[in-house]
Amino acid sequence: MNTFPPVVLIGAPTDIGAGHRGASMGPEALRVAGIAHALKGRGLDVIDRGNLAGPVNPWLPPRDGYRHLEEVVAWNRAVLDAVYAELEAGTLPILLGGDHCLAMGSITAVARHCRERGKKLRVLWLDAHADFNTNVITPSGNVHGMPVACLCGYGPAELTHLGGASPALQPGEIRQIGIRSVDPGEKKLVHDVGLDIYDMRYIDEIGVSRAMKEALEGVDADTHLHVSFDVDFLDPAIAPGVGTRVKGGPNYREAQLVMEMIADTGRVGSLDIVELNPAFDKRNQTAKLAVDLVESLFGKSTLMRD
Ligand code: B3U
Ligand code: MN
Ligand code: MN
Repeated sequence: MNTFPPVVLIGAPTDIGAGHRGASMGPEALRVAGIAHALKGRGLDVIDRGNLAGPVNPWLPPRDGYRHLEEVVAWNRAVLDAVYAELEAGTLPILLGGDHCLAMGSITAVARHCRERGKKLRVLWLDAHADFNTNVITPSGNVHGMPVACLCGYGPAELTHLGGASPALQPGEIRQIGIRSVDPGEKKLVHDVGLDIYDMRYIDEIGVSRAMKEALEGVDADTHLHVSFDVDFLDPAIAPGVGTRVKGGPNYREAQLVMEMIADTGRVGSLDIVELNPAFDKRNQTAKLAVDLVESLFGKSTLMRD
């Protein structure tokens, strides 16, 4: 039997931080792909809270190196409040994005919850990108390229102090997996900060299994595991439905193993599914794949294992 609390789906239909329109359709695509049904099939109680509301995307150029900063803040406040309320209530929130800027709200909520409960936090950031840009080094001004930096205290006060205290997160609490696109200024910053990055070269060299063992080291009964799943983590050959495709990502088997090894810890306490962009997808295949992988994340496996 599963040991999970009730799972709550929270839609955040916005592409406010992205460089392409369309991630705003992500929540509905995941619902159409059967996310609630699949999780119920795992024996979980599933509650779909519907969608959060926020400002429309005005689709303006960046100002001071940020695109839509005010609207990004508004969406993240809504996400923070919703995710925090679920954690307080003892449920397991799944944020259906939406672009990856929304992880600032969800992870700020998770971090606050963990501090209050004296729990350890481990964030697994599955992504092609490091998302550690600032307004000075960003090539685009798109805030979905900045959430990890903001969570670690590098960014505008409105975002670094979303939950009051800053930084929300220590770099040592994060492990990034699948990374293969880092901008020049970002490369220096993640190096200086000492971010723990399992890039594709490292995974090629030692394999998914060893990389995941290392990334999960230290996760114990006291740890809240937050998974921030940017769908562009996956190889675009299997997951075309994203705004920024970067070749050379994990294939189907590798992605399954990543999810299965996370599931084996039994410590998943919250999840983001972000950057799914149905405007780039074919017959909702990327949403279906995301649902398939989320089933594995919640313990679906071929055989019983001890
Ligand atoms: N690093 C680039 C591109 C990017 C980051 N995250 C996504 N794309 N999805 C940037 O614009 O910051
Ligand atoms: Mn991302
Ligand atoms: Mn990405």
